[in-house]
Amino acid sequence: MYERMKLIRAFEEAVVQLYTGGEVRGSFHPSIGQEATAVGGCFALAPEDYMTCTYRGHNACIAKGIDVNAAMAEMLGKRTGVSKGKGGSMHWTDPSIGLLGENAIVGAGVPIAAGAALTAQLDNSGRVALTYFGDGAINQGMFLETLNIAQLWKLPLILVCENNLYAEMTPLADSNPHRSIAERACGFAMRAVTVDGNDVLAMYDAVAEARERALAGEGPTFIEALTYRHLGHMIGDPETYRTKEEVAEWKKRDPILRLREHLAGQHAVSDDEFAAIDARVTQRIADAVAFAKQSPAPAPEEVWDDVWAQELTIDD
Ligand SMILES: Cc1ncc(C[n+]2csc(CCOP(=O)(O)OP(=O)(O)O)c2C)c(N)n1
Ligand SMILES: [Mg+2]
Repeated sequence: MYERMKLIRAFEEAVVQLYTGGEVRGSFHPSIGQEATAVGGCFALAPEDYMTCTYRGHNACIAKGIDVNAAMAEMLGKRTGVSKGKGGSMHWTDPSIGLLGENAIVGAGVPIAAGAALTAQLDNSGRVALTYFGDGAINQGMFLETLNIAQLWKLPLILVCENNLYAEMTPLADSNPHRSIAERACGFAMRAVTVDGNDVLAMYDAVAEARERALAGEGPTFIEALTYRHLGHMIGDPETYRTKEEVAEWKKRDPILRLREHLAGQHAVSDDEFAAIDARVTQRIADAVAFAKQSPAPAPEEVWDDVWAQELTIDD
């Protein structure tokens, strides 16, 4: 878990540099600070379980086991990328690890995951679906409709809200009349829990329990995971909506440092062992960047490949 969280952090730190150097085009929404929600959650899933996540879902995709070479190549728009270099940061997809896609449309991954959960239920396949979404998704109509039908049909669905207190520049308190987000799920008679999302072990336990319930036919679980993004909404965000003190306060609760302290204290992991992990991660990311840079761009004629479109002809 520690190594995977470090891998996510190092991946995104490398992308920040590439982005600043003009090598990554389009949008990039870093998840730095939110590594525990992803790793705790995904480590409690089976490899074949389905997952959806948001445009900030690099944390979840790497936690679920995406190939970091192909992920880095996608960031640079290369043909070897997870979406053949045509999706970029917000559209990583890899069915081989159960990843049905990041999604740039707020809340849109939630009904897709419910559909996957329905498939699992009808096929009796022993799989579950987990969806990550932000606090900004909770007022979307399709989100609320999905909560209703998922509970009604007892779908094997795990809903994880990464509550990082802001939707772009809007504080949660300006959009949510409830005391917590979990409370809203209770309105659909759904089991709901609030978890410290910066505690990777608490996240693991919450998702493991939700998965057991789902497989036992007890239906969906809603997990509100309290966390925080260390960087702005996107690169270049002036961050006028929050104070430096608030950011500094949350950085003290950095999920990676917390796990490191736990491992050093409870399991006597030595500085040398941490250094060896860090060195492996640094090398892994250097290899991924080299792979991505050396990869070819997609050929212009490939632009229409993998695009679903119906040609309409109007005769009369
Ligand atoms: C349906 C829709 N409405 C608006 C947007 C513009 N938008 C992009 S990100 C975002 C904020 C989402 O915040 P949250 O769900 O809390 O996720 P976070 O960025 O904090 O991870 C908004 C409103 C969008 N992408 N999709
Ligand atoms: Mg948010």
